[in-house]
Amino acid sequence: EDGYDLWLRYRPLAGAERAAVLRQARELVAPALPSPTVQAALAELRRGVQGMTGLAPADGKRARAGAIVLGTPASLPPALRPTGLDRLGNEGYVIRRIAGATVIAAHTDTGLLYGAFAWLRAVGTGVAPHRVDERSAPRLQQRLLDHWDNLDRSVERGYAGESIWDWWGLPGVRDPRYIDYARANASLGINGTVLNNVNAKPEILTAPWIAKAAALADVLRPYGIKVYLSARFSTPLELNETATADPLAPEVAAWWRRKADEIYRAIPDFGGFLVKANSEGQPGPQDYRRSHADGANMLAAAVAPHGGIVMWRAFVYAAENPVDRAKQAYDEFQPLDGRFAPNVLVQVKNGPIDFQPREPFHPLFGAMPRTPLMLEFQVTKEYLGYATHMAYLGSMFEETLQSDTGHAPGLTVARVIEGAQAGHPTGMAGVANIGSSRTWSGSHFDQANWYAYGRLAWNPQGSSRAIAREWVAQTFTRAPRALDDIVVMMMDSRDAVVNYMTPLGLHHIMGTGHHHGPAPWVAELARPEWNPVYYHKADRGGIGFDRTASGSNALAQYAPAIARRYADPATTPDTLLLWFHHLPWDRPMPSGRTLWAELVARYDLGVMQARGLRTRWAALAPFVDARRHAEVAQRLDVQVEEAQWWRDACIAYFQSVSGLALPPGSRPPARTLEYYKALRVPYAPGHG
Ligand code: BDP
Repeated sequence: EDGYDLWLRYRPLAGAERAAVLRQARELVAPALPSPTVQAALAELRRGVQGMTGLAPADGKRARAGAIVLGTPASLPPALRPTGLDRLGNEGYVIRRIAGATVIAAHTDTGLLYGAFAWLRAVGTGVAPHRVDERSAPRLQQRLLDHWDNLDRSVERGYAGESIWDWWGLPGVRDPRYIDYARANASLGINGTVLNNVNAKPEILTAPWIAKAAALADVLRPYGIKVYLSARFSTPLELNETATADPLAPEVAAWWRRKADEIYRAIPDFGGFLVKANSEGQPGPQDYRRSHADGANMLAAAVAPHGGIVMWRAFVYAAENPVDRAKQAYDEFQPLDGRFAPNVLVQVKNGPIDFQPREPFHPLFGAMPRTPLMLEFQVTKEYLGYATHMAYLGSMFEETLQSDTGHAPGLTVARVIEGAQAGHPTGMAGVANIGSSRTWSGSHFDQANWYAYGRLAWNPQGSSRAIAREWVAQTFTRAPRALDDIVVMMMDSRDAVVNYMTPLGLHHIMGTGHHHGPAPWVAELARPEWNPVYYHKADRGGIGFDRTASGSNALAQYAPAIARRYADPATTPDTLLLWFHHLPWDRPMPSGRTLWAELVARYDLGVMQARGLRTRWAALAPFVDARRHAEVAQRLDVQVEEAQWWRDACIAYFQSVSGLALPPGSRPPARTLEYYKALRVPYAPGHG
């Protein structure tokens, strides 16, 4: 067990369970002349049944008791057409038992593939095979992974080894791993992948690279996965093929049209472009005094004839906006509502800063009713302890998705991205945590974040706890007590990280550049918003970022109901207190402690929670195979150490600022502040 099989392990069942699968999966019946997609579904069912029972199902011709029958309305005899096929869309599926057979039905072959995976998931989580009965359709159209993979195979913010794309070998060498990647994604319903980093190079759009991308598209296509590319806005200029990159210059628009035509000749179902423009030094339309809409619409026109889309990122902040970085995306994008072409989706990060352990939801959600907004989560844990710390992100994703935007009754972030406001194209993007490590994600538990992301992209209303249960059952164990314990660990883990890194709404106090470890003292970087002191604003009087009317007034970007609630510290959830308020150290908290004592208590709690994870895991040794148990245990040891480091360094620093004595009973930091300040991270992965 080295983790390579992910949640698709299909380990042998015994006794009655094995017999039950055998009874229901004696043979597989598929439409005549199965497409590559149906073949992939059959292969997966065969693999699963063989793994679980030791016996491969036979190829059946006729639907009868004990058969699994795959079919579309066209291929299924009327008696086998299940109810519930209407309004299923072209990716949904139905699984029903009809006359003793298990019928997996869908309108398309991709739906059948998803149905096959759903049957395997149900059985893998302990549903009796004759009881599997499901109807499901994705609530979002684009369910994408964004790879921040560079052409030299390094991965920006990647903690799982180098890129799985062997660019050098492509297009001729097609690593079989691409197929396993496709299977894993298809099992979740992920239907698109952006192959390269948002910090894109012009080369990716040249002929040799298009050929490489086309080879990957060929491998992924049977699994329902489309390929997309990140495009650098100045590509034609940098390739010396135009004299400008001004989106309104006819030669530029013409270049992109020709480029799109060229790509679609090689990849007929190419998904489209992802663009990071005028952000962190990337070129963009503003370089020519054009708007984001001008830039996005020009590219959108190039791909529109082919059915492609443009995902235009709203992650922008500039040195010229020194007051509050959290405000810039809204300021730039909200006024453009209604000005984007119909095939543009504006891609918005979950929070207004940058993938912090905890952020409030981004104020653009709900505020651009005439623009399709796509939600971007970071699955790779740039700010949450890399792949070393355990932090199950399902609960964080759910927290954002279930946030009420306040713009209309029941209009949560999930409802916004589902297109509730205007029925436009819909989607979610997850910055992938996948690399060529044997575990794919750099650690066993980080696989759960890929899994949870995919399941929530299929159904943003899903429960992160239920998803964790599913994942544990397929990945580790179905033994009830052990399963429960692991789920409890997962559900606590992200809170632990928040507590020992950035409790009470603190944010962006990590080490410069690599973002690993504490550095709340950093104050000397060139741009104000690069410095942790800009975010916590701790001084002798208090701590926190005042984003109310007396401060940056970022709160005004939220719907009035939310803005009102968060304007008053007394009605602001304590989880976001210092995100929105600058408060005196001696402010009494609901716990009866002062703010200062509460901050220390949260850091202590985080360390305790990290220790708790380690203790619980140790007790699970009898239920988990030795290798994976040991590999997780090592990481938990590191996590406990680093939680203590975070706690001690932050308390030492904040104490130096507040000048206050430690609350009675709390342990002084192990070392001096100078010691923590002098620590250097010698080399950190993912940071070029
Ligand atoms: C930040 C990362 C940086 C990315 C940027 C982005 O630190 O590496 O390029 O986001 O999303 O979180 O564009």
